[in-house]
Parts: sequence; C-alpha cells; structure tokens
Amino acid sequence: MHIYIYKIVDNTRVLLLLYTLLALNSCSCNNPTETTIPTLKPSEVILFLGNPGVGKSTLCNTIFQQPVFNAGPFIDGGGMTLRKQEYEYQNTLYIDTPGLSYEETRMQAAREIEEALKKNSNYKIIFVITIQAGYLNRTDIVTIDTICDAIQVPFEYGLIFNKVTERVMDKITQKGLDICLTSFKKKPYATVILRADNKIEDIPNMYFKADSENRKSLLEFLSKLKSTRIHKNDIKTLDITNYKQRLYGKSD
Ligand SMILES: Nc1nc2c(ncn2[C@@H]2O[C@H](COP(=O)(O)OP(=O)(O)O)[C@@H](O)[C@H]2O)c(=O)[nH]1
Ligand SMILES: [Mg+2]
Repeated sequence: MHIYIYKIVDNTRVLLLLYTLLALNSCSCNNPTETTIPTLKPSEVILFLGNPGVGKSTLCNTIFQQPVFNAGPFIDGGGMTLRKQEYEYQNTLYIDTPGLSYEETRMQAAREIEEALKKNSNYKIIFVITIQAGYLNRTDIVTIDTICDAIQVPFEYGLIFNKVTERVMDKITQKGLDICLTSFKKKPYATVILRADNKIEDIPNMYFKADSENRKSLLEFLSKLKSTRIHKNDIKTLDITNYKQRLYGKSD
C-alpha cells in the first residue's frame, strides 16, 4: 500500500515537472521580449559620390562630429579608400564611395558604386566636386555623367561645391552657378557651396566644427534634398569603357 502511494506521488512529481517545463517553454515563445527581434533595414540611404580628395569623407564626419569614415590626404595613406564605407544612424545608412578618376582603381570603384546603389531603398544622392582656379574638373563631370547614366529611373541629385575659396565664392555670388552647371548632362536638383577651410586642410580625420557655417549649410541641404526610391534592377553596369574618351571630349 505504502509503495503504491509513493508511486502515485512520484508519478505526480514527474508530471508536475513536465508540465512546468512545457509551460515555461510555451511562455518563452509567447513572451515578446524573448523572441528574436527582426533586424530593420534602414529606410533611407544618403549616398556620397565624387572623385578622390573632393572631401566626401570629411563631410560625412562633419555630420556626426566624429571620424566615422577615414578621411585625409592621399599622401598619408589613410584617406583614399577603394571600398565603400557605411555608417548607420537612426534608420539611415550613410555611404561614402570611392571615386572613378584613377584608371587603375576605376573598375573596383565602379563595382562599389553599383553595390551602393542596389540597396532597394530611398536614396538621397549627393555628388561632391571642387572648383580649381575657377574651373570645374573634367573628371568630376565625367564621373557624374557616368553614374547618372547607370540609374535607369527618374531621380534627383544634389551637388556640393566643396573647398570653394573666398574669391571664387565672390564670383559665384556675382555671376551665379548656371555657367558651371551647363557642363552636366543631367542638372542637379539642388546645389550648395561650402567654403574651403584652411584649418582642416590635409589633416587626417578632421571635420568642420559643430557650429560652423559649412556644417549648418550641409545639414540644411541634406534635409531639403528629395529622396528617390531605387530598386536594384534600376541600376545598370557603370559604363567606364569610354571614361577616357569622355574626359578628352570625344564623348558619344
Ligand atoms: N582646405 C580644405 N581642405 C579640405 C576641406 N575638406 C576636406 N579637405 C581636405 O581634403 C582632403 C581629402 O578629404 P577627404 O574627405 O578624405 O576626401 P574624399 O576622398 O572625397 O573622401 C583631406 O586632407 C581634407 O583635410 C575643406 O573644406 N577645405
Ligand atoms: Mg573618402
């Protein structure tokens, strides 16, 4: 009789243990804190494009007030990157891309740019160029034309004139930017001019100060820029085969 009661108690214990384990298991499945949180894709991409040395990485670092991307003069070895660099902040992906101007690295840079454009996202496309001795750089024009040609969907882009000297700034104020913009096959939707700042020149990983005029203009420009939905199928292979011909004016 005793043995029989013990057996019942033992079986009840085993059943209780099993029940508790099952309950815990089902509980952990229903508890939202225990389930795997799906990783959200950033809802917007801010894409910086342009040739090496124009100041793309410096501008990205200016936004965040910290060196999120390598920036600096080529001679120091740290600035020029052959790979795109990405930084995610508040559901937005910032991408800094390599430029197309160097023949030896053009192919890889082109692949990186294509990849950067194929994220199936809403894009704010920004080209950065400089003006030297009052002239636009032909490589900047060809780079912009080549990338724009690869985007097979209607889109807008913003153009940053960076490192602009006071004298050139005065001329632009007098004459306007239209004369510069005639060179581009596709015109920018918005432009901004940022002053050259000797204090940051050629010092690795420097950026404009938080309260600087340049940073304010940059942030305002970015916030006003329209974004375009780009699907990866909207991007065709960058045609860099005739880059050189385009440079010397024998374009198609
Ligand atoms: N004087 C001056 N130099 C700048 C300015 N912005 C960037 N630079 C310098 O230009 C060089 C290239 O900048 P970086 O951001 O690495 O160019 P990226 O190759 O386009 O990413 C660096 O040595 C920077 O210090 C600017 O507004 N004024
Ligand atoms: Mg860079």
